Amino acid sequence: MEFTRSQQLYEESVQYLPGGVNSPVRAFRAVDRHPLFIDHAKGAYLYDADGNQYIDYVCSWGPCILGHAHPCVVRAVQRACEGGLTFGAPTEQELTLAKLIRACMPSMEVSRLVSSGTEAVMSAVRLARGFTGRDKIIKFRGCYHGHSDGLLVKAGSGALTQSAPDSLGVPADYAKLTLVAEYNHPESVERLFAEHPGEIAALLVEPVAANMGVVPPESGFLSFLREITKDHGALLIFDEVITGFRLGPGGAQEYYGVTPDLTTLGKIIGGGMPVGAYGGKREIMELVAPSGAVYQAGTLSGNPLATAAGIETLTVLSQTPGIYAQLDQNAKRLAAAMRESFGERVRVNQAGSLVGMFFTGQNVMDYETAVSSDTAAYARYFHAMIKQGIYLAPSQYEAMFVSAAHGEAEITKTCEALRSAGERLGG
Ligand code: KE4
Repeated sequence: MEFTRSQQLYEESVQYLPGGVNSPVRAFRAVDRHPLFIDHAKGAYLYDADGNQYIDYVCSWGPCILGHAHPCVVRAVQRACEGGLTFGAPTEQELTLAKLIRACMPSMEVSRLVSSGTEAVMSAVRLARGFTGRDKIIKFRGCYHGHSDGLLVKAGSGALTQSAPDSLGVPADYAKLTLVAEYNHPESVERLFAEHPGEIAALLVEPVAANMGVVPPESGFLSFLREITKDHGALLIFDEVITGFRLGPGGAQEYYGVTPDLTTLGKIIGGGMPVGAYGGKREIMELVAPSGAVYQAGTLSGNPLATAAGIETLTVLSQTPGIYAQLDQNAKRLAAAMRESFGERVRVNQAGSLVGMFFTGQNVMDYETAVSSDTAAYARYFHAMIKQGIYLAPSQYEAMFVSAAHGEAEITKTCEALRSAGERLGG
């Protein structure tokens, strides 16, 4: 495979963009090579600037659950373009998208569209503080909720990959309002509520942690969080930016049967366009301006192109019988192939169509076990796969996303590549 053009583009891009990229995890730093510049994508495939073809399991970090450039989604966006790109005024499409969201996630009785997952979570936290009159929040070490100041505390995803889970530039006075618990360790949550009685506005959690690799909730963990937040008058916020419409139409709250007070969404609800959302019970959401005194705004919130892509994506998902069963089935096949190909050197976690493989001999069920994995081995695995035309997340601390465009041919080829990589890496 030739990477000349990507290398050239990277070398020029570093002169204009920090690290040559517009988001850190794209920089391939954790796998010690320059990033690939993508020219276009279709279905399950990416095509880089040198014309190499890859089966894509990043799927733009989750949005492309239908695969790239799905014809229905592209046509919907093209049609929307003809009518004007943005008005800064309400449109029927925003109502349509809000109704689609509520139909699938009834806890989101009232929702607000924004332009990213970061904005959704930042706004939901502000709302929880406004609603409760309390300032402190709990998050989990290794979970990632976007880059708003208070949430770049022990953060996952690119922050963890770059060894900067506590970003520079976040005032200590602000960071101290973010209390950090351990995912899948109820006692760490109990301790924080006991140490800060009456001070905690909300507990924020990824219902499936997917930013320290994939770490599903242990049985009872989410219902424990539901009960303890109720007991202490704190709001439970499910950050479903990844799991929303990924684990099923009702996201993790339906998949695990636990209902939060507020939910944040992103990625899939935009179908590849910039969309986030936060929502919940009317009594809480009514506090959001202009109906209430918690201010939040956005020039391009709910713009016609983004809502067109989101509406079409959710419509295709809801109108394609068996689509989630197929996604999960393919993810299970990949997980099994990983275990067969790498044996006891790895542990594989899977939740719906999210898969995470860790190079470690111990089960990965929390932050400590996730970061104990061998990231150098992961980098070797990444290279062994990309050479075979399989494009994986360039970091151990991300998820593998399966899309509806990954058919029999792609899954079979990926399983063969896993077997070959397992042999080559001394499986
Ligand atoms: P965005 O602001 O990137 O749209 O969403 C932030 C966010 C919020 N909550 C969760 C659970 C998330 O996973 C994310 C963003 N996910 C990362 C990938 N793990 C985005 C990729 C990137 O940062 O480039």
